[in-house]
Amino acid sequence: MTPSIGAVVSDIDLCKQLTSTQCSEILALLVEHHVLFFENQPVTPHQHRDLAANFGALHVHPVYPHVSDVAEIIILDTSVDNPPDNDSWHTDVPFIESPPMGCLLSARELPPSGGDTMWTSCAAAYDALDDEYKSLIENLTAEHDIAKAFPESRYGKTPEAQAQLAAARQKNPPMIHPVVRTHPVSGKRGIYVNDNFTTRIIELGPDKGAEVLQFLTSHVARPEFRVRWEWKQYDLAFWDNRLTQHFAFADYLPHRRVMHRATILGDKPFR
Ligand SMILES: O=C(O)CCC(=O)C(=O)O
Ligand SMILES: [Fe+2]
Repeated sequence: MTPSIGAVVSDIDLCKQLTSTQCSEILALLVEHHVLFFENQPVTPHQHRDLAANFGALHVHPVYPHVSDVAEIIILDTSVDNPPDNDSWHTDVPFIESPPMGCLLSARELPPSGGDTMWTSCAAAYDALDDEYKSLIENLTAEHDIAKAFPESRYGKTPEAQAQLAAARQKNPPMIHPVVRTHPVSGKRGIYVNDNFTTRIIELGPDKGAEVLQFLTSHVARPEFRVRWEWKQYDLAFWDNRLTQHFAFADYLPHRRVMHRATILGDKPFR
């Protein structure tokens, strides 16, 4: 779709069990293009889970609600009663030791217009840095905190929600990862700090750390590194969560938008 990111994959039925050749082809395309779009794939939650499971073990989210009998499928059901809050750049679940390698997002119910999603290539963003900046951030590490993205004001409104959030925080203490990570398959390097979850850079003082974080998080969002997708019902996006970030437009209220997500675990980020 652009020189940096995005491809549309056609002539495949994701409701059927994939062959191992198809899985390897999809993975190769994912590594090359960072985010893949498959149109008209009306997967059921069980099919969605089984599809994602071809690519690795699945994560069960500690806060988001899930489909009633499929714990691995998150429901993102946003409306006036539950306003969208993914309109900031982030990678998913960086607060665990081995964050997701990818996510599969299915559009279930869409507003009449709006509700697009953007992805950005953190590899293209890294490549565009000058050598001096690359060496400045080379050996830095940063902290990622679930509490920053899931604040109590939003996710702890009832006593039950508060207890669930407290348990999620306790089970997921702040996690430290390299600021620049290397993709385990392509060997490409990319920026691995984001607006939603990253709280501080460990090796820098608060002022310099905040300045570097601010620079990197706005740099990854530059228009030339991104692609934007206008959803149709049953479109399915598969992104490589290791070297991308995404941003979901929150421009469709008072309409409702429902998405389902499967989250595939990956490996521990390394320099
Ligand atoms: O709703 C979307 O388009 C994306 C939401 C999001 O951030 C996610 O599914 O991880
Ligand atoms: Fe996300």
